[in-house]
Amino acid sequence: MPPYTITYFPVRGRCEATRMLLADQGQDWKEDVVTMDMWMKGDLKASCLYGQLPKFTDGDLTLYQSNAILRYLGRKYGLYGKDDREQALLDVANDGLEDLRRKYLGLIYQNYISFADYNLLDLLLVHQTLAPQCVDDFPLLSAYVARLSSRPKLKAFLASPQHTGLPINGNGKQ
Ligand code: GTS
Repeated sequence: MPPYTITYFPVRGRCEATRMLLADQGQDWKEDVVTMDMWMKGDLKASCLYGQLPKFTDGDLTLYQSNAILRYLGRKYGLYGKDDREQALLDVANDGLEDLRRKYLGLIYQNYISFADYNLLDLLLVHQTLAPQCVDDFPLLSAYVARLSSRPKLKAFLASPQHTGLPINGNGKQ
């Protein structure tokens, strides 16, 4: 039996760096996979510190927080610098990565829109006006146009005379 167990959802998510570290250091581990159905029952969540996964065990030691798990394994396998100074610099780098991960998670899971999206949508709609099939062969772009254009307030604006009543350029094309 490997000494380590990773308890997590069936995704790479916040555990893949731990898995990569263990694999690269020649270690085995057990995966305790938690489906959403299991999680929604609530008892595992209630048992977790902070009510979240991942949970990591090394024998009788139980850890939560993905970066604490990485730091623990970093210390254990000599991957945490050679002195306080290097350790501090590694902490700076890892905290920066956490900031980046949070931004990435916001992009994936939240309703993310930026001013550049309006600019891109405008250009794509102009292209579709001039050549209606031009994005049909690009499923991601087509889905992007459909998704943004269906935002309720934007949809109402795009259907309004304020938008449809104006030519796209000085050549009169509408
Ligand atoms: N700071 C924690 C860490 O780094 O471990 C965050 C853990 C976290 O956000 N866990 C999420 C969770 O348990 C899953 S994931 O975002 O890592 O995929 N969500 C379920 C819940 O009920 O909060």
